Amino acid sequence: MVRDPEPRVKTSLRAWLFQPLPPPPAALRRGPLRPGAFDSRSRSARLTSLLGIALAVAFTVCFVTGLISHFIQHPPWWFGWPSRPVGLYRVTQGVHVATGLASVPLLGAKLWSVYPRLFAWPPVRDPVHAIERAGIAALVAAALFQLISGILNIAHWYEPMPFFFTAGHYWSAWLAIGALLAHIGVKLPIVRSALRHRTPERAPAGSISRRGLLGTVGAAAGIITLATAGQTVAPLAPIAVLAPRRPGTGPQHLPVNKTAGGAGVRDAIFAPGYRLTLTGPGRTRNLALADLAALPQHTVVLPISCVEGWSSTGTWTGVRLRDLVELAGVDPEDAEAFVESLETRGRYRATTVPPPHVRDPFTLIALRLGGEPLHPDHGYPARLIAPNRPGVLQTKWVGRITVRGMQ
Ligand SMILES: Nc1nc2c(c(=O)[nH]1)N[C@H]1C(S)=C(S)[C@@H](COP(=O)(O)O)O[C@H]1N2
Ligand SMILES: [Mo]
Repeated sequence: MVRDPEPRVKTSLRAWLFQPLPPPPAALRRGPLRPGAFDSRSRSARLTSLLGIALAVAFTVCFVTGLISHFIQHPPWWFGWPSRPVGLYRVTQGVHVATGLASVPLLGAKLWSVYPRLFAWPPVRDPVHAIERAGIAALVAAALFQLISGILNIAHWYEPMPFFFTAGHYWSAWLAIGALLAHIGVKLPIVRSALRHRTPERAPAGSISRRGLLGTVGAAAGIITLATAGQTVAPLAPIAVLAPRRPGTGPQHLPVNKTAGGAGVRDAIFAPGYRLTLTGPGRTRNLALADLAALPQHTVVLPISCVEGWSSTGTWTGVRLRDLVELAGVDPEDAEAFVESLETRGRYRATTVPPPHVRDPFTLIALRLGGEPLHPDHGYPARLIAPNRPGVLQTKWVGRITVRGMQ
């Protein structure tokens, strides 16, 4: 008789996964490991659950908006980003940075509410418990890495990050969201029962109550949001004391991320022989600044929306990119333009403008800002400005445009 070995394999795997592991010697139980080392009554499953829910929502919104920003900059074949509404990216990226910052006090309180478990005894009960603890370690590490690297980036403080910020922040985001989903899967029953059964408040005199703690954390998250939202919500700018950049500041009332001096383009942009080289299939034109100024001029009101979360609106005047595409002999309804800066190195010296943005009449090679010639730090003599696009793709000091039809 042949018997199916499956059920036995399954039960023995289960038995192995949940087999009790030998506890470590009791002599190790000292300091925070001793019984009763933590007895704050303010900690409870309910508090941890409420903080966990808030954090899960903030992290998910932050992850999705971050993914959008990443895909706009590195589009996979199936991803398309429209050129309208003009300020959509300003909103998604503002929300990305705001939810990340609001997560700081939430994560701090959440870690406080559970850190005594770091010293649980025995440290691991069985193999499944070991896996769960490893997952939590990965989640905490990835979450801290996301928040710290994000804050360092908006503060322009790159020295503590010996890796390329964008790649590190992107890949560890997947680790964080994966570990978060697994964590939610494991903890959901506990959260459910904690929310169903209201445990009576037992905070003794002198210690903070659960409601007081949640109120403080909520207020901290609110204050951080209010004190930074002004970097993109203009009416809140006066109270944006925590924001690294504020709308309306800088030359021509617009913040600058990289100066002409910093990019090493000062000589090239003021050279009398400056020409914008415009290349299409089988034809190249060299346009002097006077040639560009002689083409039909258009004025648009569009924001620079930096990935760092700040944004600021400007009134830009210049030549429509679609007119230049036509001049290069390509149908502007279905074309791509590769725009290069006079900046010779630097990660943001060139960008591809996809068909929806080439087509859009708001996309300009701008020559003026607020009616004046562009300030050198804003891209003199000519810069790209397109609707609904990350600031990092709004190339300054444009020297060359190469046009390609999509058919
Ligand atoms: N050539 C070049 N263009 C560039 C950059 C750069 O480093 N080099 N930085 C970009 C970034 S990150 C932003 S947010 C905008 C800022 O434009 P502004 O300095 O005029 O406000 O310029 C973009 N254009
Ligand atoms: Mo930027």
